[in-house]
Amino acid sequence: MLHATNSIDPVENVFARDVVGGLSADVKTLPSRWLYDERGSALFEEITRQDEYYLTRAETSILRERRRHIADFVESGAILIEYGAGAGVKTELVLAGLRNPRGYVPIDIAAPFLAETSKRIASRFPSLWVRPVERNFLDVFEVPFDSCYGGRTGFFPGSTMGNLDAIEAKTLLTQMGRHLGDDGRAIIGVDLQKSVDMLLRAYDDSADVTAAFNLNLLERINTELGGDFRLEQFEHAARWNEIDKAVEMHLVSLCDQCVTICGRTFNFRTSETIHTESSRKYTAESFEQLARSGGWRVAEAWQDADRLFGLFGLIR
Ligand code: AVI
Repeated sequence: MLHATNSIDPVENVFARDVVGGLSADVKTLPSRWLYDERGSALFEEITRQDEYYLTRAETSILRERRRHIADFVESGAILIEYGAGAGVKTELVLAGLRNPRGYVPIDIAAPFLAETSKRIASRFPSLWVRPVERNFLDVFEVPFDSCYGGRTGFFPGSTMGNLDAIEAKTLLTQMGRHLGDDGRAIIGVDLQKSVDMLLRAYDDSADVTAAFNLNLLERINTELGGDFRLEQFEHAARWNEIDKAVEMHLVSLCDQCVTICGRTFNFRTSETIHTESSRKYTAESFEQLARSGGWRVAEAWQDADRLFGLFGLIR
């Protein structure tokens, strides 16, 4: 979408507001949700197919191997509520393993994904009551259950929990508790702590797909906000933050330069970075602590054979 630079008001336009605010701070940062325009989403799908990005393969293997345990945990006749449904590939695996699932409520901000996923799931599971909800799962909203009765289970796979800061994660867990009720259950996938070398390779693959994904954010600012970032003057970097136990993505300025966006000028020193994403990595203990902060307890913990990824079954 092309706009005349002057027509974009950072007060009205949320993307512009986040960009101007984030680049005006002493430590420059941009919220990771803006990585996912159409090209960003396609690049993320490509990342999940890279050899170094073990997360998707490991989580999928748990869903396959632990199919029975997951079905026992969810119980018969459940309604599955998926937070940030996306393409819903893992959902099909879970639904196929459940006993007599009654409903599916995918929640996603991306309308095209939501419509396509709902249609595909409804045609594969014709008796399922499917009600898509087009919302950012971090907003406060209600979930429809009008004509569908059954135990409710939240599903939040893919380690997206790791992209949330502590306050966002707690807010989401609390909202899930409200949606799912006192008898509700939740299945959440998170990446586990491991060698820093392996983690950094997952976020800086040899085919440079992650680099393209990160740099695409600057391209998006140029296209949508009339920015004049010169992409060749920035470089992708993945860094380990030992305090937060997180892999961080940064865009590193390769020279002293200034960039204009929405009529404002931002100065960059050589080596100064824009922090674009944190991917937090957990242990069973640190995840349990997080779950408790949002009113949940860990009842089940499943891992892949190489213990790379964790899928946790939560109860209230
Ligand atoms: C979506 N999310 C869980 C991915 C992750 O691993 O944090 C996003 C990603 N960023 C770089 N590679 C993948």
